[in-house]
Parts: sequence; C-alpha cells; structure tokens
Amino acid sequence: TTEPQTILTERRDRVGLITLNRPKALNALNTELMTEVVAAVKEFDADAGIGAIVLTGSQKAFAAGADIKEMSSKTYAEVVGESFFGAWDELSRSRTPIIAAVTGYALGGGCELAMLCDTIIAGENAVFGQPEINLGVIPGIGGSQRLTRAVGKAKAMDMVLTGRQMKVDEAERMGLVSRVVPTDKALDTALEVATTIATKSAIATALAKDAVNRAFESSLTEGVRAERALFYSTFATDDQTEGMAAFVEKREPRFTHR
Ligand code: CO8
Repeated sequence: TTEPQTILTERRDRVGLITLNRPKALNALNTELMTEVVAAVKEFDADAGIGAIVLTGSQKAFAAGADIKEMSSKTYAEVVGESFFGAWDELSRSRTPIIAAVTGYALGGGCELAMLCDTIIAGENAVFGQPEINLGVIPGIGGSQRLTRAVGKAKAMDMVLTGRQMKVDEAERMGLVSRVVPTDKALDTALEVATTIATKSAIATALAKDAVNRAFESSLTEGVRAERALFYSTFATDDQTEGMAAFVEKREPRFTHR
C-alpha cells in the first residue's frame, strides 16, 4: 500500500486520528482525499485496538468544500457515471464513533463531512455554511438532509438558499455542534472525548451509536423497539457482566470488548 498524500494518520493509544492535509487548497475535498479518508476510516474501524476516531483539518480550514477546480469541468455523464463523491456515504457505515474537530472553514462538502461524523467539537473560529448555491449547484454529500435534521427546516432553508456562513455561536445555539472551545483547544478536546469513548466497551459504543442513528432512520415506535432489542443484546456480552459487577464492587470496569 502507498502512503496517503492528502491526509495524515496517527494512533494515540485507542484513538485513531485523521488530519486532512491539503493546506494550499484549504483542505478542499478532491477524489484522492475522499479515497484516502474513506480507506483510513475503514482501516481504523476494522482495528479492534481502536475505539474512536477523530477527524480534523487545520486551524484555518477544516475543509473549504469539494474541490471546485476538480469539479468545474465535469459533465453530467461523468458525475453520474463515476457516482461522483458517492464513496463519502461509506463513512456512515463505520461502527467506530467518529468525532469531527472543526476549526476555521467548514463550508460545502466540508460542512457535510463534519455532519457525516457522529458529533462535532468546534473551535471558536469555526464557520459553517452550504455555499453551493453561489456556484449554481446544491449540496451533494448529504447537506440538505443532515443540516435539516440537525437544525430544522427554517435554518436549513436559510443556509442552503442564501449560501451564507454561520459563525460558531449560532451553530452551537442550533445544536449543530456539541461543544465550543478555544480554537487552539479544539483538537485536544476532541481527542479527550475520543479517549473517553475509547475506554468504554466497544460493543456498547457501536450499539449506542446505532441506536441514536435509528432516531433519524425510523418512526419513534420502530426506533424505541430497535433500541430495546439492542439493549437486550448487551446482556449477551462479557462487558455487561463486567460493567455491572465493577459498579457493585465499587471499582473501575475492565472492558474486554467481548
Ligand atoms: N476548491 C478548490 N480550491 C479551493 C477551495 C475549494 N472549495 N476553497 C479554497 N480553495 C483554494 C483557493 O482557490 C486558493 O488557491 P490558490 O492559492 O491556488 O488561488 C486557496 O485555496 C486559498 O483560498 P483563498 O485564497 O480563497 O482563501 P481566503 O482566505 O481568501 O478565502 C474561503 C477562504 C472563504 C473559504 C474561500 O476560499 C472560499 O470561498 N472557498 C470556496 C468555498 C465554497 O464555495 N465551498 C463549496 C464548494 S462546492 C461543494 O462543496 C459541493 C459539495 C457537493 C459535491 C457533491 C457532488 C456529488
């Protein structure tokens, strides 16, 4: 396998860190970067030694969108034929929780990529937006759907139709991000959150993530039923036995992810 050219990857104990690394293009998402991020997430997800993944960019830009220079000359036949950017969908198949650490611009595909992650920790300088309308196109990596689910119809229509940028305080008020921290602390905070998650039972975190995601994929009755079945299934794991025994014995649990 060849070394990735557009990202950096690193393991920190049970946390996998992926850093977008096209600084000259403000981490614009091109096909190569997409392929490398998807491969890195798949590799971490398949690794029993990794319990959480952090995805980040630079202080200036998480990602300033899909690569407009790569896209601009494509024809309809080409984008349809190659299922342009379809591989991004594979990120939502990761069972390992993915945390976005967003500083600077998260625009267009960058905002969509952050929303493909399970939660977003933002620095004070973070800026979100879906500016595709300014280019004569519309969001294409789930933005119209995930932004609407995250912030509701009125805000999503406002953002998608005007293409305006949303500063971090508005994004926090809207529930788009889970925490706002000083810009130079965003990555550290995301790594701390990931480290906390990675100490839990990996089976339980995967089931918990699945259960929360059901809220977006099903009716309330179906979602509650699915949650109950997933909850019951935790009683087939060693980690349930260990977690409850540790509580009763007033000690820290030693999860084996079994
Ligand atoms: N694509 C390609 N290159 C980019 C992009 C981008 N999205 N954004 C920035 N760059 C490049 C610039 O061209 C520039 O390169 P160069 O030095 O060679 O001219 C370099 O990065 C630095 O950018 P700026 O000089 O513009 O930096 P500023 O600090 O002045 O401005 C901004 C920063 C405001 C972020 C500005 O760069 C900007 O507006 N960028 C474009 C934002 C945008 O419109 N993003 C949406 C793109 S469309 C999209 O994401 C659609 C996704 C759906 C596709 C799905 C298909 C199925």
